[in-house]
Amino acid sequence: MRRYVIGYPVRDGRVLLIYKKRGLGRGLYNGVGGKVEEGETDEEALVREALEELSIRPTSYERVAKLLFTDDYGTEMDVSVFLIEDWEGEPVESEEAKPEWYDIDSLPYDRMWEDDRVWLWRVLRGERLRGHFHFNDIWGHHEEPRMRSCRIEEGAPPP
Ligand code: 8OG
Repeated sequence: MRRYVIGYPVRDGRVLLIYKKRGLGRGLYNGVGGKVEEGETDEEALVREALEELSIRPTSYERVAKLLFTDDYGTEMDVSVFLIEDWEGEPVESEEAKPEWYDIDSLPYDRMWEDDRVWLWRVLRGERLRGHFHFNDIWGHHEEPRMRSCRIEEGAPPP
């Protein structure tokens, strides 16, 4: 199963989202992140992706959720979600990502993946959880991606 990471820099009740200019989820707001490469830990991938996408180096972060995304075409994605509490550098726009700060109470859920409105506010408020979200077609090869079912369990995510 392919491993991915997503990281949300948080400070003073706000979260830094990126407007994704390319790749999976293009045109949507998300955290920084992407695929975990061969031989890399999740934490190494998180730091690398934050540097590539926003030119910031996370120095303090915590894994807050583990999500499984599946679809009707056999896609299986194992996604570790991190809150990034501290970092070095100032966020800079890249070819892939445009950074924007949002109040955690007013996130642009209508321009985010459909599952995010189910779990993101909960982890931003300090909950820890695992989730499984099933879509029709995550990559949008045949149809627009739509969430078909979701299940959430509270508690610390497994490694
Ligand atoms: O390498 P690339 O940036 O294209 O990887 C896709 C990123 O999108 C990766 O960080 C995982 C993330 N992602 C999904 N599905 C979902 C989703 O439903 N919600 C959120 N928040 N992120 C997702 O692939």
